[in-house]
Amino acid sequence: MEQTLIIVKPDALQRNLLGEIIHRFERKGLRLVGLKMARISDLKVSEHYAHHKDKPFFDGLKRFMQSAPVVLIVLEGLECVEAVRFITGATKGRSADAGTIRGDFAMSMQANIVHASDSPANAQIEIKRFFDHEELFQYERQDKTWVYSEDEIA
Ligand code: 3AN
Repeated sequence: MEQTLIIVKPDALQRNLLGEIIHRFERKGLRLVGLKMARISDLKVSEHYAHHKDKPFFDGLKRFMQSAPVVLIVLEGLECVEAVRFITGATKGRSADAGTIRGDFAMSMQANIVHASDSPANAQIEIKRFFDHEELFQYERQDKTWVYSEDEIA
């Protein structure tokens, strides 16, 4: 099944929102397959935000992402990249839809609580960037047949 990478950003940890964020993903029916706390290295944060390297906010964004530890999460589920982006909400917190993580907890463009992969291809690249193979766990979930229909998980 499809996987996606979440980074719970320094502002979320400072604001004690980690449990709330994980709770939302768990309740949706997504499977946690990887979870760890880390300080992101300069190299990895530069790679991760390479698409913004020429933007005026790039250095500030890097400093922000390295200002405290982050929590890295890999989630799995049917079309989970899109499902998670719906839960995460728009980049700019103050105009993200109410009910989304950013809509409920963020006012900022930069301090917007979570990162979520934006496509299945990028998710694979990002997961490999932050997780070793043995840090990802495959296991049966008892609730699978209640979260999906038979044909969806065939
Ligand atoms: P998303 O995280 O919603 O996929 P991207 O990829 O455009 O959005 O931006 C990546 C991250 O860069 C954002 N989560 C945010 O922290 C930061 N960012 C994007 N645009 C700005 C901006 N104009 N000013 C400051 N930070 C920004």
